[in-house]
Amino acid sequence: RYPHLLTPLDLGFTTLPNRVLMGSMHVGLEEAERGFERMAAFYAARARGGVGLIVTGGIAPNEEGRPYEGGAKLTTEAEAEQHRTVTEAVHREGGRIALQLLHFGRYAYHRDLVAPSPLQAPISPFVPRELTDADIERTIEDYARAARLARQAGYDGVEIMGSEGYLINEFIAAQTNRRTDRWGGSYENRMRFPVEIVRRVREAVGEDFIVIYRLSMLDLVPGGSSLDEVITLGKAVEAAGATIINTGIGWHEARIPTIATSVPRGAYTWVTKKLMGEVSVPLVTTNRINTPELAEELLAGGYADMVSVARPMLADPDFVAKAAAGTPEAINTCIGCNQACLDHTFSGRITSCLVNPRACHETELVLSPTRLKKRVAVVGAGPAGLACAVSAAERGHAVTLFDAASEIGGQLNVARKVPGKQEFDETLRYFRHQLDAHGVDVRLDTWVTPETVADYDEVVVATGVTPRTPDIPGVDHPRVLGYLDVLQGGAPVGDRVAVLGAGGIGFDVAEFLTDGGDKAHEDPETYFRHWGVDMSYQEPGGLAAPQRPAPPRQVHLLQRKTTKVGAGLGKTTGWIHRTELKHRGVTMVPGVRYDRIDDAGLHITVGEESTVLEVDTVVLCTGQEPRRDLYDELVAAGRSAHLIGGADVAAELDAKRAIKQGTELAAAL
Ligand code: FMN
Repeated sequence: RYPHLLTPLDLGFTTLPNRVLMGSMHVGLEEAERGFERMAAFYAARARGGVGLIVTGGIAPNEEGRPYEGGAKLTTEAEAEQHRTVTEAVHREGGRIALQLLHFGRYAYHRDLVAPSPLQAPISPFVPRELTDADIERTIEDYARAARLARQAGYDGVEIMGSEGYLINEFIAAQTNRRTDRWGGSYENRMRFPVEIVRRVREAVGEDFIVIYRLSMLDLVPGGSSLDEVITLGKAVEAAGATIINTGIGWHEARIPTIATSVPRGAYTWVTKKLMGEVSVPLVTTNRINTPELAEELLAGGYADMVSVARPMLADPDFVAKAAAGTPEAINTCIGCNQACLDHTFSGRITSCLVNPRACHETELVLSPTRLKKRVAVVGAGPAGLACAVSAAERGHAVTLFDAASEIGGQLNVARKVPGKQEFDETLRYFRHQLDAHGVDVRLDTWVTPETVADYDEVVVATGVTPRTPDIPGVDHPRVLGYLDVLQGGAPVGDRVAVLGAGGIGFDVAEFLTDGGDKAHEDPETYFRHWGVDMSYQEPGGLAAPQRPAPPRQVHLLQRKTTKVGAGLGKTTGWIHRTELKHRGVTMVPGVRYDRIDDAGLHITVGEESTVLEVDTVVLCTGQEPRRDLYDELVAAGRSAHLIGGADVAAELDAKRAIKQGTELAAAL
């Protein structure tokens, strides 16, 4: 079914079993207590799942290159020794693993940060120290030493991270490299640093060791590389000894989304295709490739020789094995949300996965076969109930899943209505498959009372939430709608709208109501026009003027809290939503008191100032209440029950928390 994907790749001295590379992800275990043991379990599971080649998260080649103080580095034999746990575990499963060398350069979050020139990054609070010629020589040696140590630790290769705006990129781009010595000025001088690194790494490790170079093929920043320069560097890196060239897209400081869920699947693969034929080493393409179908299509279409899948490997360690078995419908698909992976990384927490809470927690959250088969009733087929039901059934319990609605999914059915959030459809498909595969008895259109579940050993209440109606005079005025009326009910909405509450749902509703209908999230060409990326790659960095459709209506997004609107959104995606709404002319106002709603519109007070927003429609996104009727009835009848998901904590709709809690409960039943 996937002939290209499953074709081995001969590298001369070794052969990879297929065309899937697990993209590098720094997951936080690198610095955690018992981290190596946990990483061993994490990577071994992916090796067992058949991935062709694993690349670890970035590890610094020296002290200054670390992401922050205490960040992982590979500089001594003692450090190399610790990695043996990881390499041995992967090799026991028949896998291959390369270590990524990543020097943070001016993006480092400590005071000893360095760069080719002393220019502060727009996303950093610190000014870097300019490297001297001797420092540069030493840094290159540090890369070579780290590569030698990686080989000693049992790795099959290294990946030299040359993209996303880190040190190597900072040398390459004239924007960040103002040097006048042999490391700056002409392009030949600016690319000397990466080329020397590859050359000396190759010298250090010998011929029979994989050296991947992650080449920044599209910088997405003003003053970034041109396509000609990218091709020139690709050729030079190959000549210097790289075995494989991987693709890097966008610097961290770029203001164009590169991996969020709203990025169409495989949107950036055209970039890698531009290098096909220019070099003779295998090329890897990347970003938002989350199904084996798409991967196969890309390989068959000559976009690359291999595909990188990073987050999809968090979502499902068996991505390749399931493809090879001809059961892609069994894959837990990455939805590109970043909520438990990149958001965690950037806030110092250990990575996991919204749809697979076991990711990076393989030794902590274990679903072992049960010794005592119980009859388990799960009430509510939203994310918490679904996760609990399928995991309990997987363990061998006899599970019945009830829902009053005629379809599974709960609030996921609401989320998937928001443009750019259609990936939730895959989560529902996956859960449907799991319910079936593990023989869960699903009873829809069923209103559960304590009698319904009288005969079960365990009752899990996952009855979700109902929207909260705030106490505002006039809240029952006909111009007031709830978010469900808008997202699910298709209620007519006027030209001027006030959205009350600027949490995740408020933002979703504001985006839904101002969507200009260009369907940018569905089609790469439209997407790049929308965000301002030039697919003909005429300008350095690949930027163009954005072209967005006009919004169909005027929206005010209001919140009571005095903090910045959108402050509670995801760390790595909040800016995307704020940028989008700004472009659509949405006014975002914090510190609002809602005085009343009447025929004139919405009366508000901000600070000392009272005004009337003359709006036709007011949409309430003012939180939700837990639905605990069944739970209260069970408790009143002296029954014990477990409460999970929104029915437990309703504060903000949170599928990540719901799925994790459901899975953890199932592990303990
Ligand atoms: N890329 C690197 O080159 N080095 C890293 O250390 C690294 N850490 C990452 C950590 C997390 C949690 C995530 C989600 C991504 C990271 N990336 C890193 C980027 C990925 O390699 C990849 O380019 C990106 O996730 C897009 O691919 P995907 O859609 O297959 O996930």
